[in-house]
Amino acid sequence: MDYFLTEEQIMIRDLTRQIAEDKILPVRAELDEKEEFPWDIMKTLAQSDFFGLFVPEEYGGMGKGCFELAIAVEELSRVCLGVSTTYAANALGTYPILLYGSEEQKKKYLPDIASGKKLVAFALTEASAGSDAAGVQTTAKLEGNEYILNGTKQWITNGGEAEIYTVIAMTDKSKGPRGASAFIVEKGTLGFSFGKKENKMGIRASATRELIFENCRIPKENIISREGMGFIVAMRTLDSSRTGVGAQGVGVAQGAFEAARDYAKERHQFGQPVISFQAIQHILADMATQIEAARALVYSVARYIDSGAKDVSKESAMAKLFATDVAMKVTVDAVQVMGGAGYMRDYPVEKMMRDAKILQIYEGTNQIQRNVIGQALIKEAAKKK
Ligand code: COS
Repeated sequence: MDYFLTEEQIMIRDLTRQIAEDKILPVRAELDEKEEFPWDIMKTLAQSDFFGLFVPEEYGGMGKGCFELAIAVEELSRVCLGVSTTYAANALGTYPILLYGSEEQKKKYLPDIASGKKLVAFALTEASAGSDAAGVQTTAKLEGNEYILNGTKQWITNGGEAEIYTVIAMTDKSKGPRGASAFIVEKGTLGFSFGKKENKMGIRASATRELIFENCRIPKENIISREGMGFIVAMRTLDSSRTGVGAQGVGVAQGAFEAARDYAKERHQFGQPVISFQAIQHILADMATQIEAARALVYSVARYIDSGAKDVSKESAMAKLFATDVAMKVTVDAVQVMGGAGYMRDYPVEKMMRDAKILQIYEGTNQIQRNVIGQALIKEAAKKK
């Protein structure tokens, strides 16, 4: 399918593909096995300016949008979802500053983010706040010129590796979602430490840790927007980044499809390649059709967001929901097409299947995406009355 990419977008796609195939493919199994954080690959991506892709030019970036980010994320995910998660989570952590940061905050943090000098992490989730994003227990109390943070964040991607953290904490618990605020916390701040690195089913190249705040004092100026805006900052951030998760789904599904298709050409049974059997062709046909539908939706929504559309909650939830359900189905089917070989660690698809599962869980489970879509449908219906 021709998505009429510009020359620049084709260049972004081709360069990411080349980096993925030259630098990531040879080490992806080892990164997975050893749970190793891909610093070398992050440096290569930084050298090629990929961290600045979606950062405005005035802050040292390339000034591109969600669409270009989706293209890059898709290509990385085609080869390794663990590496692409590290890269995509950096964008997730940056969006609060990009969307709601003050001019001073943008000037202070975005150039180092764009150059890849400093990695970012987004910290919302806690033991009692996952799907219930307003259930955050971490508190931020203003005392003089400082906020004092107390609480523990859980399952934070890039935790421990990132230098900059965008953190949601309650400034007034009695106000529910309207009592949440967003903050920038730098690694090395007194009272800010990390828990153990999680041992995960998939995306094992990415680092996931607890963030622990114990009377952690940060300057008052580190609040993003103003008190009470934290829930909106978090929701708008997720609205912008969920197409990236959709792009991850498209990429990992494409990688699994290619591996299964190529294997089916080589594998002989009953005296012929298994791809000549209709049973296999039908599975591959469904895989290819679902991937193309997912890609078309993700690209359309990314372009819609870049057009400056105001409320994109429904569309970005749809892109994330559809593309990541496709990713799970396609990676399971890829293992099935490859049979015993698919189940072995000598081939990449068992890793892709393990990796794909997280896409239906993080940045809002796919049940939450359906809730978001459902709420939007109700609002639309009310407006039409
Ligand atoms: N953009 C702007 N405002 C939004 C918004 C959005 N996308 N979503 C909600 N809001 C506003 C609502 O309009 C409401 O405002 P008012 O108080 O003025 O009415 C307020 O925020 C609270 O919204 P709501 O009542 O819908 O909040 P809920 O606690 O019911 O939460 C969901 C709704 C489920 C959508 C939210 O909790 C969610 O997205 N959860 C998943 C979070 C997630 O992705 N977690 C994964 C960890 S982060 S990687």
